[in-house]
Amino acid sequence: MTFSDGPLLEDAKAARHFFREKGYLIARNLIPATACKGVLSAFQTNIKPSDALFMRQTTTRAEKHNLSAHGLMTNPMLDVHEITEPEHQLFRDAALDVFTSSGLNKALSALLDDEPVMVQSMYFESSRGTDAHVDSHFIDATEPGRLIGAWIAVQDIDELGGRFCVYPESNRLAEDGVFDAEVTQVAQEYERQSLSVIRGYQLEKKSFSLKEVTKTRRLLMQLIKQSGVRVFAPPMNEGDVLFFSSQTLHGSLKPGAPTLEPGELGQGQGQYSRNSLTCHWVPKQQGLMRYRKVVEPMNLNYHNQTWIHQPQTSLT
Ligand SMILES: O=C(O)CCC(=O)C(=O)O
Ligand SMILES: [Fe+2]
Repeated sequence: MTFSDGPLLEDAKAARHFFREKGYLIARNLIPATACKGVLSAFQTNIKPSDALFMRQTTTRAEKHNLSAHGLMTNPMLDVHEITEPEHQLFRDAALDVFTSSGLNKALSALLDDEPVMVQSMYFESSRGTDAHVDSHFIDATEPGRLIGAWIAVQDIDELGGRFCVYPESNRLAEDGVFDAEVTQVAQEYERQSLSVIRGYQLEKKSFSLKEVTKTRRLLMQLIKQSGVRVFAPPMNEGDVLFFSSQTLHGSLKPGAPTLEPGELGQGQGQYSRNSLTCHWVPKQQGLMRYRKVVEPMNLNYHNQTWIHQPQTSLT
């Protein structure tokens, strides 16, 4: 099966239609090279040498860098736009240059059909292979499915570097009448199960139950098999952006393994850099949900002509 990038964003109607049907769209060369290089060099000079604690994507806790045998950071950073320490502003501002770049803003306005508001960001220096998941179970607009993720390559990504991947059309798995009724049923069951595990951990502070996590994973594997959705791990070069819906199943391949499913073991972890930013956006008319619950009021800041939601701090 071959997949395409989708229509150009200049044709906003066609782009929105493709995005709604397929659950993703790729815009090549959207972020200026200077902005990408700015982030790369600020990461190397301003963040990498630091032994400070930074918020991490996998644990949602502040931790020091974990470095691979090849010296690459293996614990991705969370919400880099919210870094407050003055000594790390160089990197935060370089990341903000990317997040607030006019091409990205225009693209998101076209896809959301509203003004975009950034609600989350991440930075990866390398990939460990992210298990396939649906962002909507973690974060979404008040109308589920309206949040859009943007995955941004700030360097040319090696084929073996643990490419980001999506499952085209998986955004509609739980929608009645699109797939076979049995598939829709499994999709809805997977959603209930996944949400209950995530809510238990994040909201009710329960410890992870291996049994429940295994059940979630089994349902996901069954869903992928029964629906026939396939992995698409496109080549991504500096400045390319992959937009994906909060309902789209996505993850990243294990480094060293260009053909395996996300989460399967490859070789070469920590060997290839995969410098990339991701950011998540909701339409301005919407509020924000975490774990499908409204847990925090919107706090909008207007920075460089871009709306950014910041729970605690404000940008100056
Ligand atoms: O880049 C990755 O490996 C995962 C990113 C992701 O899941 C996201 O941005 O929602
Ligand atoms: Fe994700």
